[in-house]
Amino acid sequence: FGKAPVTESLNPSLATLLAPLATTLSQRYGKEAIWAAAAPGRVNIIGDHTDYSEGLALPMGIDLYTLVVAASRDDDRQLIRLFSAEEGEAELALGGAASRRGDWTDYLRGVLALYEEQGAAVPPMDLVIGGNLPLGAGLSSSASLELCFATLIETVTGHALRPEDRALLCQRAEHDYAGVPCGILDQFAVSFAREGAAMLLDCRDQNVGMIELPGDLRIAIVDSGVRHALADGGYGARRAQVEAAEHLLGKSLRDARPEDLTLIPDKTVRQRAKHVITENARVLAFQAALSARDPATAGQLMYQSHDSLSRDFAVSCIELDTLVAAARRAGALGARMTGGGFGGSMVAFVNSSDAMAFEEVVTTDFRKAGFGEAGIRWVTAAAGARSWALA
Ligand code: GAF
Repeated sequence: FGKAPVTESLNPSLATLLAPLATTLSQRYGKEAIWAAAAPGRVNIIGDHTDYSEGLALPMGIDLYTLVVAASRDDDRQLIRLFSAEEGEAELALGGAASRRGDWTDYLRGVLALYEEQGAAVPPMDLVIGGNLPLGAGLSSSASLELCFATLIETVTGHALRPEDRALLCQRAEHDYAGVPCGILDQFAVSFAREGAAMLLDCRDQNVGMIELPGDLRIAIVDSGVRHALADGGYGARRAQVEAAEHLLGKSLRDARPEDLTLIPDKTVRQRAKHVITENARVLAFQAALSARDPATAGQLMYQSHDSLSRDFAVSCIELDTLVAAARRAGALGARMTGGGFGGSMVAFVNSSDAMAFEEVVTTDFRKAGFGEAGIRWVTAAAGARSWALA
């Protein structure tokens, strides 16, 4: 462990992404930036819809970021003003007055309220938020925004939390303010990510182990263009079915075995449980394949995971299935939908020498199927959320 990133990043550096935000802060609010924070997105390589039943996942941070620059305000108004080129302008009330709005600022309102509840003295500030992480593409843009703001608050106030407590605070903000009953995967991945490494996340004891990635491998993320909204109900419905299976078996699905499935009479609930039980096994097999330096086996497990998410867990869509079929045809070692599903992105492991052919086949097949342009991005494993004072 501890190797360099699998390939050189092809994406813009943090400095490149920060410069225009600092310019906007000075033009809009007449201030020089004093603090900055950055949080990566995450891609889950294998182990989806396992986190809310004490299961296993294997994510990594990606070099696509949410960023914020900040300056203190010098008037008496107890508020944070913020601007995002993508989402517009907003204000957050300080002093425990942050309440839900039903828009993107709820992620920030939740994080702010929970830090203030813990006694963090958040001062009036002006912020500019930006970055290059696509929103709603299954890459944890919401967890990235939460953790970015959380680390900013910590640097500004000195109220420092451990990475796991920071992640749990952000998960709570997502539950209570954004209304999404998510597990811990996204916030832990964004909080603990390390450059050049993936993580084995055990959602039972919340342990995070670092995993070395093969050196000659490239990781592609392909956006299906279908935008998911986890708060829409599909995610909560899957969670309820998993809980129904656990209730019936009288144990966590983490402890269940394939033979237990015969005890579940309802076909849909049985299929959902089958996905979770087999997915946990696939995560362990994937980890073993990587340690044995056998990326071919690891890749096959990714394809199996996709089939399970598509058939048994029913969270894929025709666009994602088309992308995975195209990746297979292009000879990718492995590919699968990643994250919550109902749209979003595919992740693929591709041999360096096959990268151009992969782009060609995936683009062509997706277009021929009538789905337009597939957005392909090559990513490397990036470090987790952090913040700092500017000179
Ligand atoms: C979403 C959720 F936010 C995560 O907690 C996880 O359940 C994931 O879907 C599926 O693995 O990203």
